[in-house]
Formats: sequence, C-alpha cells, structure tokens
Amino acid sequence: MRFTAVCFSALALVAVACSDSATPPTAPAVAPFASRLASADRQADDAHTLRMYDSCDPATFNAVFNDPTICIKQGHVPFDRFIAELTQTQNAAQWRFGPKNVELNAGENVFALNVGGEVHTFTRVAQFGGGILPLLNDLTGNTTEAPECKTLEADDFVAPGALYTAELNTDEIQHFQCCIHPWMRADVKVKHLHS
Ligand SMILES: [Cu+2]
Repeated sequence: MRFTAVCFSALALVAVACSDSATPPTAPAVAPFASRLASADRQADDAHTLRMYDSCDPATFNAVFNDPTICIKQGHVPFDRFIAELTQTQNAAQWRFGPKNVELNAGENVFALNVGGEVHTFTRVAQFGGGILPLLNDLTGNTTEAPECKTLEADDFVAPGALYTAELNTDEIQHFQCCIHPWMRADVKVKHLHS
C-alpha cells in the first residue's frame, strides 16, 4: 500500500530525527506533555507567538502508523476523516497556524508553540510549496516541494508542547509553513519604522 509505505518511512525519519535513543516508542504520559506545554505557554509572548494547531484522534492516527507517538493529545478528527477532508478540500481546517498574519520588527524573534498532538515544523520558505510527505502534497495540490523542506535538521521538528524560535530577517513578508502538513501557513510582515 503506497500510502502506508511512504508515510511510514517519512514519519519514521521524523521519529529518528526527534529522538536521541534507539529505544522502542512507548505511549507518552499525559502529565509530562501537559507540564511541558504549560511551561512553554508561560514563556510565550503572545505578540510574537503563533500557535500550531491540529486535532488528531490518537486512537486512529496511531493505529494507522502502528506507533503510539504519532498523536499524543486527544483531538476530534479520526484519520479517515482527515484524509477525506484533504481529498475534498485540499485542506484539513483544524491543522493550522494561528494567527495566520503577524506584524513584527526585523531582527525580532517569532515563536511557534505546538499546542497540537503531532509533530509540526515552522519553516521559513521563499515560496509556499509541498512538504516531506508525498501523499499529503498530492492531496493538497502542492506538487512542487519547497526546497527548504528538503534540508530540515533534527531541531526543526517541533514536538507537541515545544516552542520553536525563528529570527526575522529584513524581508518585508516572510512565509512560514509546516513541512509535514504544507497547508499550515503563516505570513510575518516586517514593520518599517522609518517609512
Ligand atoms: Cu504540521
């Protein structure tokens, strides 16, 4: 089955990239996740922070990949409905960055806090495009992969409850997307102080 093979290998890569040890995956306890998220939420400055949302249903997502760590927070969208929504609309509306537009100064940091149950990335791209999972690219019409998604490093994968930091450059508009779910997108506009 092409989907399982493709996604399993890509997600296995994510799992390897996020883990320092070769121990087999075990279901993470809810308490560490909740406390990690609470601590990251306290650090987050709302004016500079986007949140990364999803609504994965752990029972069905984890069963598809036979991996209890794919989705570690209770969401409401079973895997088959996620695929059906993508097929019909090229979008899974609850997988998103919010807000989608932020205005900040060049040189400031923008933070992305993962409040979902899955791993996401917050990757600056010159142009929005496909990510690292061919099936999700195909279903959402993102047939050209964003080159920045091909050079991700281990610390570019943002675990549930984790806070990712990107420093803004001077480009007037900077595009950020998830390289796993390429319809998750946001624009940061850089303010011009002296115009
Ligand atoms: Cu994502």
